[in-house]
Amino acid sequence: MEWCVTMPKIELHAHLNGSIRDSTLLELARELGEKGAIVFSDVEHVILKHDRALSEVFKLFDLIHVITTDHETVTRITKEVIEDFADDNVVYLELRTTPKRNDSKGMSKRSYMQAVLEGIRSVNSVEVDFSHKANADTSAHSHFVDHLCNGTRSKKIYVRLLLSIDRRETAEAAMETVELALEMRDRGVVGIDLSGNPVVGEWPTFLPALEFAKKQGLPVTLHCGEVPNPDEIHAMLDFLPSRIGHACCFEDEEWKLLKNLKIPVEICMTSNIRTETIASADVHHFADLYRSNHPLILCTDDSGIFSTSLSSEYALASSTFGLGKREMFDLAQKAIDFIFACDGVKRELKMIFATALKKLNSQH
Ligand code: 6MZ
Repeated sequence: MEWCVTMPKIELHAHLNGSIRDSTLLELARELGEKGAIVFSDVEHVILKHDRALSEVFKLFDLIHVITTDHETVTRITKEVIEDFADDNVVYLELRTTPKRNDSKGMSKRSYMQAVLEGIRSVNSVEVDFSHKANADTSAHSHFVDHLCNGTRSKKIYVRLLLSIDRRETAEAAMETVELALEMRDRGVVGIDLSGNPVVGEWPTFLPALEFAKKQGLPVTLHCGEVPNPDEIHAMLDFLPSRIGHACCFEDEEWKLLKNLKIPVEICMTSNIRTETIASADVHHFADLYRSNHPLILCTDDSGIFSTSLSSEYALASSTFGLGKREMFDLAQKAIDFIFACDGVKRELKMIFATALKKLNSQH
């Protein structure tokens, strides 16, 4: 585990409101309780419970959204979540969040995202790169920090954003999110995600907005096959998304299709096990995809809700499937190929991993 922490890592599937620290959530809930907006004793045990079925997770998100959806809190949680990932030696983070409208707080989807940007700007424990300057001096290798060291030197994290469409949204709301994402491309937004309760909403509702995103060159990732729904899985694969998340409930035919299409899969082992979408780690589809050399990325999904970290996900995969340090490092490094940020960032990440590898080799 210690080694997994020291290794540089890339996080491509993390939901902002699922990655909040328990301590922050409890503090905010207590404050709302004092104001009489919620009954704290009713929600405390809900926040602290860690094993919950998938349907219960979405009830918890409704509660979290009541607690967090105002500008100041969105800024705070964004800052903390980035600092936590940086602490875990994540060097590139694609953070996804659903832009929310909340009339009672004077919040629009745009102002929600401004609060997120404010959170990114207010990070101070680590240097943040959140929108790449073309032709930036990539020879400035010196400030790329040594990512296999124990933290005395300053750190840098690349942060990019994906805007999520919630499956409860209408076709119009989905389109509004895509338009906002396009407007924010020069402010770190690199793609679109479709997420939310998988038993809610219909694929055709989101398709026009997702097609539009694709046409505009905005990469799309889809939560796909989190519950059994072969028709939807087929339709999603036909759409040719740039990546998919989960892929838990695929049948033979869908695996075949996915492997032929070589669509990278964001794997969230702890999330899948905690929500009982997958019975246990040893039967997780990571093993089959890894053995078939299918593109995959280990991710946290909701590190706050499932009490995990990216290092823990690597440690879990390593201990369950007997993968050594070199295999773990290669897996982490391969994720570079699947990020949505530009080639300049990919080149810089390759340098970071090359430096880390040299250090690793010199230690053995
Ligand atoms: C599907 C999920 C999810 O966007 O408010 N979300 N959607 N499956 C999952 N697996 C457990 N985990 C999180 O973050 C919270 C939102 O992310 C989606 C849900 O829509 C949830 O409301 P944001 O920052």
